[in-house]
Amino acid sequence: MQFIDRTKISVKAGDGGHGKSAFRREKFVPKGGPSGGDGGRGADIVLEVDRNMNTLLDFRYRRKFKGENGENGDIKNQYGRNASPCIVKVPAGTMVFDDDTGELIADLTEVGQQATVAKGGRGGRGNAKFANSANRAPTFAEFGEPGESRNLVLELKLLADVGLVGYPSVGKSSLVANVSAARPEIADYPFTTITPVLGVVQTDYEKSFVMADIPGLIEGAADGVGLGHDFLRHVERTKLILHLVDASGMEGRDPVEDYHKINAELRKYSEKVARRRQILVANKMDLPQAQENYPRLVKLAEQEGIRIFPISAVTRQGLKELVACVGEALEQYVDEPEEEGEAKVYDAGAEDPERISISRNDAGDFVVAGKALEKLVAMTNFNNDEAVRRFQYIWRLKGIDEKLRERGIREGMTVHIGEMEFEYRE
Ligand SMILES: Nc1nc2c(ncn2[C@@H]2O[C@H](COP(=O)(O)OP(=O)(O)OP(=O)(O)O)[C@@H](O)[C@H]2O)c(=O)[nH]1
Ligand SMILES: [Mg+2]
Repeated sequence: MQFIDRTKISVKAGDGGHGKSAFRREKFVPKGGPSGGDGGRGADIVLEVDRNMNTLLDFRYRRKFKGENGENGDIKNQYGRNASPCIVKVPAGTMVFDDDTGELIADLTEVGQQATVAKGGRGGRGNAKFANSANRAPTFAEFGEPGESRNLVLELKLLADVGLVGYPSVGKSSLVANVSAARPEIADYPFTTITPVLGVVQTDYEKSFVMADIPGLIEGAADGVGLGHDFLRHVERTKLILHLVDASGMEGRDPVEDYHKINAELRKYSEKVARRRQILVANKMDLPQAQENYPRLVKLAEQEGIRIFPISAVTRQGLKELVACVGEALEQYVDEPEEEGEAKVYDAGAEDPERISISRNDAGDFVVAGKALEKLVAMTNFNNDEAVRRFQYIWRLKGIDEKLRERGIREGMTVHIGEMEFEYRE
């Protein structure tokens, strides 16, 4: 059984702040040097595993995340402030894919683990940074680098927080159907449920948990009788067990006896399952026999030192209280120490930033692509002659003219780089 929750989000990291072009004007310093400061870094978008999240439901309300921009540089060599990263909380077990390429970007397994999914732009350099022996007073500064944008797919294999155990026909599926969007089959014959069904239960706007409805257990289940055995391992990984009994004792069974028998099976199956905290749920309280049996069940709960909730999955009586209590119990839950899974981090975008590729689009225009070059274009202020000259210098250094000529470019043809387009001149 696997239940996969899937959602799409889009992220945009913050742009770098612009560099400043300025000159010192101080008393007694007649002709000050360049003193424009650099812009600050834009905010990265960072996914972080949060202990209190266990589903992707929150992303229904918020699908777009944008990082803050870096501050612009200022006069007197003042640097712009870097923006703090934008932290997006995700549950443990979230796999992150690039929606456009399908590539796995991160596999987040441990609480606190982080993955940077979009890099904030570098701050543009102020004119002070461009001073050299050949040009002591450069008038241009760089724009900030744009932050990365990405469309992501988040995927979560759901593990149940809460397992429902009990005899067949006690109303496990009816409960799941009434507290979640899951629609398990419900019928008045035993073993209606033959494979587990997971339901996401929302406790309030922020929190939710996953409830597993498993096939009913019977005596001998731990030894493989009935259907329950294969599914007890799902219970093994839950944090809390809701032990359902049919308080009405229909079909000649006694709910108190049932409770002990099921626990004996759990103990036989594994100590770990037997140690799981339980809440006793007395179902079918709408029936008169259930009212009669209830005081004995309360006594049982007292003896066992566990909580009891009277409910009716049919009339929905007591369901709200039960869900609230389960939500609280899960918040207090402390993990048993377990062998740690290995946290895997994938390095996205291992492509060489310096690589340049040239292609033709449908209109016959030349398209020059390459991370470093596109960045340079975005950060250059083309209204400043000096900045343009610097751009041309780097352009020549990279030998792009030659590459374009090899591909047959002629005077007056259009060249695209990132967002920019220009006319080619020898
Ligand atoms: N009167 C009454 N009937 C209920 C209540 N809850 C469930 N039932 C009935 O009990 C029968 C069994 O319910 P299910 O929810 O299928 O029980 P289950 O525990 O999932 O059963 P298995 O899947 O066979 O293990 C159905 O006929 C339900 O309508 C309740 O609160 N009151
Ligand atoms: Mg069922």
